Amino acid sequence: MAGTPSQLPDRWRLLTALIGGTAATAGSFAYAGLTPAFVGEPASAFVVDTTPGIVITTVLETLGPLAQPVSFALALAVITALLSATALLALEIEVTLERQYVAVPATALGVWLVTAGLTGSTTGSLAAAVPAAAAVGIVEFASANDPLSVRRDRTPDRRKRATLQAGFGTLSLSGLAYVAGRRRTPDSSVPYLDGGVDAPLAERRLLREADRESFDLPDAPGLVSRIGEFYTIDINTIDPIVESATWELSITGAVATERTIDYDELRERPAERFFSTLRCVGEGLNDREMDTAVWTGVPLADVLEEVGPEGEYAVAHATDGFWNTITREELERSYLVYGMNGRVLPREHGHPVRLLVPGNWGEVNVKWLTEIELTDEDRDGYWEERGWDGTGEVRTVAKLWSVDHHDDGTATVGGHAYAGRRGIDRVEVSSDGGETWTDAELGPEFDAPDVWRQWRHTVDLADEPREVVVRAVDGEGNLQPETESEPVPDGSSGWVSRVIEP
Ligand SMILES: Nc1nc2c(c(=O)[nH]1)N[C@H]1C(S)=C(S)[C@@H](COP(=O)(O)O)O[C@H]1N2
Ligand SMILES: [Mo]
Repeated sequence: MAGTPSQLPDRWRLLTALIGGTAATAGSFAYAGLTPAFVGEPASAFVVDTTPGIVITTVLETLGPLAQPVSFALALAVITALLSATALLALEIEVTLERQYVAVPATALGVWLVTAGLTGSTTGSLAAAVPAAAAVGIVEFASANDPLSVRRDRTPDRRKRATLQAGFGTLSLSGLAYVAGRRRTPDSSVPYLDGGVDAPLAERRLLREADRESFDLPDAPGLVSRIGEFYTIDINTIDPIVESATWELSITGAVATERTIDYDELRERPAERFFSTLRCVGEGLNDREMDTAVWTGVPLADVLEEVGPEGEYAVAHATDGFWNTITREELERSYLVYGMNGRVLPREHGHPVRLLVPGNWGEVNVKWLTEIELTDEDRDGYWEERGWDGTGEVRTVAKLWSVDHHDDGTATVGGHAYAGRRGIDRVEVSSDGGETWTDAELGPEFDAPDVWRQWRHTVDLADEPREVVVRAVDGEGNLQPETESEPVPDGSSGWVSRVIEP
């Protein structure tokens, strides 16, 4: 073994490979932040996807808010191990070939291949490959023979020093990489729910599930809409700024005992996370004022138990002067929501707490919630005073949002269908203006009471424009009504139809 100057003994090779793997992960994060180009992302997805639900539940119960950092650390360990193994392979190749420094380009190539294969980002993968190769190169170079020395082999001391230096160097660069990567992470203005670098584990699991199961429809959202793309509608030109530290909700009026609850108390209560779709009653038939998020919130039923509601109606009031009335039954199946897609509820969506009534029109989901007033009177809400009638259950709708032309003269049309808590059973498509109908392919039905489904269907255009019409059948077997109506006063209705040019 001592015969070849480039050979590092096993232990040092292993250490060198570990340093290289760490440098690769750090470099990738510095370049990409928490985006799909970061090599930790597919690893984290792998960890979340392959851990059985029962294990996740147990981990969540025992670790609580620590579950996310722990699972993320696990993902980083998995990916660093894989990249280190790649560097080790490069070092083994060097030994086999007995060629000094072969491990440097071999590490670069190997790490680049693995990273590009996992992330699909060829340039981003350089950010992993270069630091890994540099780290391996530094250890090798620094522990190589002193050219002025008469000793044939490297001294163990020299090796130790070189490895230590490279190790500490990589560690401190990892610190810098962390700072750089955090800055490159998009959306960092809206923090994650438990702080940290990613969504809490329970939310992340649902987000992953949605990601995995989504049809990729051009010009249409996936199963979960991104924050920033999720529609926002309210009466304000400038949204209220409400700090969570000063936020309070009072439950007043016809109750056994009035009660006030602050943000910290709310966060300490058992919460649920769930998919739910919002749709504005003022939305045009094929417009997009309909989106879905993973919401985190406390079931109101739990809180109501402590106040003993007596009134048959509840008026929800907000900081911006908006208000809305729902029935007690609706209130009892609502949530006090403080999280959206694993992040703190963004300002535009009602920070810090909004009401969420699954299945009803968007307007009842009062943002910047301040008070819930129980009463026996069915008082008009803000929009009801202005001629709308949009507080009840949503109407059924099937959107045609996406048209994807293929080279063979066909096109895949698709979109989202939504019927509130009734669910979507079927989506039917006609490519001859409504003469004949076929069932569209449907996306998965999630275990959630109020969430849209995606649909898609390929039509043969045969060089002619086609009138494509789409309609949904809800989970109770009701066909979406054909009669067209404007949004005012209680939501648009009718079948969406679009002429698709070849
Ligand atoms: N406080 C307050 N809450 C509100 C509104 C508002 O103007 N003020 N608009 C409502 C309407 S009409 C809709 S459709 C939904 C939209 O929620 P989003 O902006 O989070 O998508 O919020 C509802 N909640
Ligand atoms: Mo709305």
